[in-house]
Amino acid sequence: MFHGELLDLMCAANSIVALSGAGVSAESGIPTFRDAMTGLWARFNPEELATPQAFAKDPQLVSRWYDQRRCDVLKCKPNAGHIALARLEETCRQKGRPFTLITQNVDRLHRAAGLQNVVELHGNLFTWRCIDCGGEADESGPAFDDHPPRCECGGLRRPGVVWFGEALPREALLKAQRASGKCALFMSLGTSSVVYPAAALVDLALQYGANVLEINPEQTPLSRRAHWSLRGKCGEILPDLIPRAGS
Ligand code: BV8
Ligand code: ZN
Repeated sequence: MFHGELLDLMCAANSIVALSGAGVSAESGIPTFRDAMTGLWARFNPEELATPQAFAKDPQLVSRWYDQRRCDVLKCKPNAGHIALARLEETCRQKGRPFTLITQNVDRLHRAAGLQNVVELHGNLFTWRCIDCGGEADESGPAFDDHPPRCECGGLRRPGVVWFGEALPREALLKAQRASGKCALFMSLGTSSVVYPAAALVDLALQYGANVLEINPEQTPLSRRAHWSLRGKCGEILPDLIPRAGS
């Protein structure tokens, strides 16, 4: 059961922001960023591999890792949590209330679930960009033959994700900050709340006086600051919570 106050607040919220992390995709079968790396990747730390330095040092290894993740994600489907968020977006649109889904995830499952307005803070696994001419192309086919794939200009192509130490896309970050700084409800969904600047968005919401809801099976640094911190899985809680809150 949910607290009546939370349901009333969700129902009345005149603007909602949801920040999603890898936990939202966990029930689609995608390991979270900090899940133990398995198989041939077990000996690597993702935070070391997800850097420009790693790509510069061993472009083939890093390209293989991202291509493997891209191909794995292509086999995955949005789960009930993604679908519930798409329903929330639709209901907010019908009521004329702003809803902004900001994601740290690079799997594009929110789009696959039908969400129209997704702010991708960390890029995605499907857009690959030439490091020489900047040419970009979406890749939704089978695994690459060459690692890294080559551009027509002969340059190496890299995954269109934001690596540690790289700036987030300016437009996306500004849009996320603007929405977070004027929302009535900020939902932190399936994120460990340790990666910045994404983890600082909730501070803008709190400064504005927003109510904060967190959904995560585990405690995070945000838990004690949230008005509600529900211990559980997004794929289970969201499909139950969102319809009860009038969506
Ligand atoms: C930046 C794309 C500055 C790649 C990712 C030193 C130098 C430079 C920067 C820094 C530094 N020290 C700190 C920083 C900042 C750094 C940072 O925050 N580091 C952390 C680790 C301390 N940030 C950066 O480097 C950012 N850039 O600061 O640039 C700058 C400015 C101007 C000019 C130049 C430079 C860039 C950050 C983006 C990095 N890229 N991803 C890739 O995917 O390979 S971040 C990566 O972590 C993923 O995108 C992931 O989404 C993100 C956050 O992790 P989570 O989503 O929270 O996933 P996680 O596994 O951690 O947690 C999952 C959670 O789900 C858990 O809590 C679990 O309990 C929960 N869960 C599990 N199952 C479920 C569930 N919840 C609900 N339901 C379930 N079923
Ligand atoms: Zn090129």
